Amino acid sequence: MADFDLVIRGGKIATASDTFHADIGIKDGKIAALANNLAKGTVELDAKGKIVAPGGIDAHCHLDQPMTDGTVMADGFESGTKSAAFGGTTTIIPFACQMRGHTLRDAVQDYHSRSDGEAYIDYAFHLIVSDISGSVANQELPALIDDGYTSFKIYMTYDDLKLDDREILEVLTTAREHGGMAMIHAENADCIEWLTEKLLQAGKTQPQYHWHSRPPIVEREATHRALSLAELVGVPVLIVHVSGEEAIKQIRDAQARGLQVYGETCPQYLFLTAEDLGIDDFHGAKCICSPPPRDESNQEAVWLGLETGVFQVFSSDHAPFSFDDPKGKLIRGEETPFPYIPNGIPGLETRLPLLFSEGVNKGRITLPQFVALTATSPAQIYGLYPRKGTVSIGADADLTIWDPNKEVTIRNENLHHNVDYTPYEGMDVKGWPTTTISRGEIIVQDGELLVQKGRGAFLRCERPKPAQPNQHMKSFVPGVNASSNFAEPRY
Ligand code: DUC
Ligand code: ZN
Ligand code: ZN
Repeated sequence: MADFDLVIRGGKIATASDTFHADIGIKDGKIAALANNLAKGTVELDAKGKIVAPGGIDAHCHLDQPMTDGTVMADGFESGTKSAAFGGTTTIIPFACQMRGHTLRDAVQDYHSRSDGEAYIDYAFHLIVSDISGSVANQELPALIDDGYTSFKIYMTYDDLKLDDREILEVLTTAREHGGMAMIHAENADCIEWLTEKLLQAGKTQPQYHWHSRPPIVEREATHRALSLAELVGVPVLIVHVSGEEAIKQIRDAQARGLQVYGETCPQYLFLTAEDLGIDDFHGAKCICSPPPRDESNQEAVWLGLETGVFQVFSSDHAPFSFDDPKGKLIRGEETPFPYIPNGIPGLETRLPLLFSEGVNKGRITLPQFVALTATSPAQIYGLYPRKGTVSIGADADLTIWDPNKEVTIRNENLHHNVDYTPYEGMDVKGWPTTTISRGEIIVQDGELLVQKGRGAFLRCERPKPAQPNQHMKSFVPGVNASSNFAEPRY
């Protein structure tokens, strides 16, 4: 009998700290050995000339999320996780979104019923907290953190989701007291609403005016405010989908003062600009997301943030609305005014290849930085580490084998999501995942899907270690113990 179920031989293994050549022996879905000349496996994969990295963790994506405006997401868990797997991702964390007037438990139950039996890869849930009436902040949320739903998104904009500052303070206090990780969508709702009214009054309804309704100041102000609220409470927070220099400066400043502030960015802020919102007729709608893509100098600022450690997480923010679809970008027909065009672009499958090609292969970031941003740090920040996000003995054997020289022209017809476009159509990239392995099972190989839906498992998250405040994080909230958690190590 073979010693291992699967042996991956001769690849260059990449972790968040090292690269080295070794074989990987896998048994019962876990990494069981890392050494040269390992004994035989029942199945053998030759990875000479290839890179073996932890499977990607896409810690921010939206699948089958119920919407209040009549739009419908094109991807559920079946097509979304398939697409992710083809792009080298082995874990996703989408959002169980609380609808106003409902409990968080309702959202979690509903989301389980949407995902059960559908997924090809493993998944956890973030919560979206949109209504803190009743016992949501002081009873439901703590109980859900205990149950493995340890991270939650707070919106500062969108009428049906946003919390005001006072409500945000309540939720952040719960995060501090119960060890949850708060993620904040930082844009100033009143500024957006006011600018939108002015634009519509002036007849400026086309997709490109989406950018004008949300200029960088709107994001900068909200980022500053979110960080101030977190500082007041004394709690770590993560600012999601940061689009450029202005918000980056706020995050960098808070980090430099010793605050536990984390940052996430996404491919759209590296590879798209505001000009893409203005392309031929209505096609700019394909690139509408919030915050919007900026300009080339902001793209450079985002690259610098990735290189210098301002950002810990690189996610897709996959929000799948088809273009030629009355339940998607054309919800009000061919001339849908920009405020009604659903926000979001697809990106589960292209996230890793884009960053690998333009980041690693072009020498902007190292391979360990790539691994940290796309797998290890998200696993740490959201309480999945070390089960997920690294190559170490005892970890789940979630691995992606990369051909670093494979050249691909991105074409939507070759992707596996259900969206009818990709904003990266025609882009040439170098480096592509050729094999994706989830818990020791080869799920995608050379463009073939080898497994059935439903094998993906729900993951309960631990309390994230970074959610323990460090010694710089005092709380100004009366009654909140300012020193109880200070002994915990920082990442
Ligand atoms: N912005 C969000 O906040 N969520 C989904 C997509 C988007 O563009
Ligand atoms: Zn958001
Ligand atoms: Zn999002």
